[in-house]
Amino acid sequence: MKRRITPPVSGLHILLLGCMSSGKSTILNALLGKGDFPAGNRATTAQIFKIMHDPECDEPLCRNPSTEGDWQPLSNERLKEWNGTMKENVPAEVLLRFPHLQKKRPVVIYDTPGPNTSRYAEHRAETYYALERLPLTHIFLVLDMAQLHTKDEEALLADMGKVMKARGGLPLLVILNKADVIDIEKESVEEIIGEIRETVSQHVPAGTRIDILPVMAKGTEVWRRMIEHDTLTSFEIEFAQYIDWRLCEDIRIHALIPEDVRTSVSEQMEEWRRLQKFSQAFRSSLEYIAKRIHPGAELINRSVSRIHDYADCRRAITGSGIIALEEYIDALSPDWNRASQKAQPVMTEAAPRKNEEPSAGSAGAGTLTVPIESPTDPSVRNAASSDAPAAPNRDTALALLRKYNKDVFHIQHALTVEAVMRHLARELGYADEADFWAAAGLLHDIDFENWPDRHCLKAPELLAEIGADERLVHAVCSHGFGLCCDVEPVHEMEKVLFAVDELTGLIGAAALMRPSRSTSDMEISSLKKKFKDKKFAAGCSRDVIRSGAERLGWTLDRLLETALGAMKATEAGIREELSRSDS
Ligand SMILES: Nc1nc2c(ncn2[C@@H]2O[C@H](COP(=O)(O)OP(=O)(O)OP(=O)(O)O)[C@@H](O)[C@H]2O)c(=O)[nH]1
Ligand SMILES: [Mg+2]
Repeated sequence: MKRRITPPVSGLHILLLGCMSSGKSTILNALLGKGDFPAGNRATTAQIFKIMHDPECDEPLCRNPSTEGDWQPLSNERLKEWNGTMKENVPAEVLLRFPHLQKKRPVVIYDTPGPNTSRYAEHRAETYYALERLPLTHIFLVLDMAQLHTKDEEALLADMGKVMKARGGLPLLVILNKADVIDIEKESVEEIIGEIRETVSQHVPAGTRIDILPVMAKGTEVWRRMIEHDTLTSFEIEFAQYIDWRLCEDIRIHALIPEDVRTSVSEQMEEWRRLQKFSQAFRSSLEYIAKRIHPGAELINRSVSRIHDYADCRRAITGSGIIALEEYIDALSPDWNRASQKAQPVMTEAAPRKNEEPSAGSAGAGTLTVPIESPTDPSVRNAASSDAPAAPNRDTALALLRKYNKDVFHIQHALTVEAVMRHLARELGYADEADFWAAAGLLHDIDFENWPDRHCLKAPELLAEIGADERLVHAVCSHGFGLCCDVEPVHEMEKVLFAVDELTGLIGAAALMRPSRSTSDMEISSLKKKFKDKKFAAGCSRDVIRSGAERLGWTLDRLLETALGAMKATEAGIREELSRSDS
């Protein structure tokens, strides 16, 4: 299936973190109402899965970038087949719509392997990569109610706490999964939540908001599939038979969740309880009538039974904590400020890679690096201006450009945008960042020649080859905002890049029409005429150029003059470099 698909980039980025078999993948199945994500009672998820919720998505798809695969229909078999075969730190991608999330915005959830099994050191490395490197707005820590306070859980909490500190804090939701194992005649939900809160707060940075929500993920998955008449195994049918309504009450009352979520869940519980009671009473009367008076009542009775079963499932789903989880996600706001703060290296040992053994009893440690910055973080500008971002060595950057670009036109365009960006950095008061601005210009189209359908989406992977600073990655991606990705230009450099990319093409084309084949004698009036002439260089979008000027808060005239000036000033240097590389 070949088609242009732009997965969501901004919005919430949630990491599902938890020990092996705590139920991370089952939670996704519960949210989806289908069993598409491989789950099982042993180390199951073996790689990072990036699940992109797109409210507009009407056909669930999946893709394995490690094999350059196209998008394919989502299925449990396909994910099982890919699980563990992907390249290190290259997640398989799933694009879908979680049908019960109400808010119309993208949400990315990363499913990770349980990092605590000594048999699979690579699982741990994947999870630690996700924890330390991915752009996250929230962590959802999944704990297994059937196995609380284990050594593995303790080690994972300690490492998670270190990373949270290094990232400057991240909001945390603790999901207590498998709540169905609680025997409320012997245990108190309130006490369990209190203990967990105390344990977790010992590890996370002071002041971290800790929400705690018990859920029954497996039950919800099965009840939702029952409603859809999906085929269930005998185990699943049996599993879904029993639910303790008092437990559901206790979960709702004692969960540490926002009050409006609790109120909404209470109202829904009450509605389903009423329908359940009503249908039960109605069914009993019909049974009586059918037996004593009119056998035809049997038929109506069957329909009423269906309503009763439906109400039963819906009440159970609501009581299971998953509705609260969905409303909780809907109520979250991306907190990029915190998510994007620079991490400090706190874990000195390198994360063990494939075939390496982790040390016993520890969830392991990874090399902590700076997390990728947010698409919408307003602090980017401050961060960039107070602390000049690292530009890659130019030879290295050029070698990367040439590795993936053979077309002379593409090389020339890259060199032009590079030179213009360097020139404008100085002109606009960012002289200390000139190399960084230039690198963004040089590498902005790195993926276009080979992956035109994945322009700006493939780029982060290619830039990772030279260890590009995450701000560079963000800048490169943001130049395709609204065209091929939704990383928004926020820093002034990114807005300049967005504006001049298309415009340098137009100016270059106009220069070629001149006897001198140069910008050196081009008047601004001539450029304005070319800009207005829609037939001239029709491939250069005037709308994009106009929107670039708007983003910068410049008039169109100012943008045209600035870009033309920059091209005049840099043209000779670019010619010289091109002739050097030709010879
Ligand atoms: N009793 C009970 N079992 C559950 C629940 N949720 C999940 N399970 C079971 O727990 C086991 C592990 O579930 P997974 O979803 O594979 O767990 P995971 O955290 O993704 O595990 P890894 O991928 O190996 O890290 C499966 O057998 C599930 O059926 C629940 O709410 N209650
Ligand atoms: Mg899993």
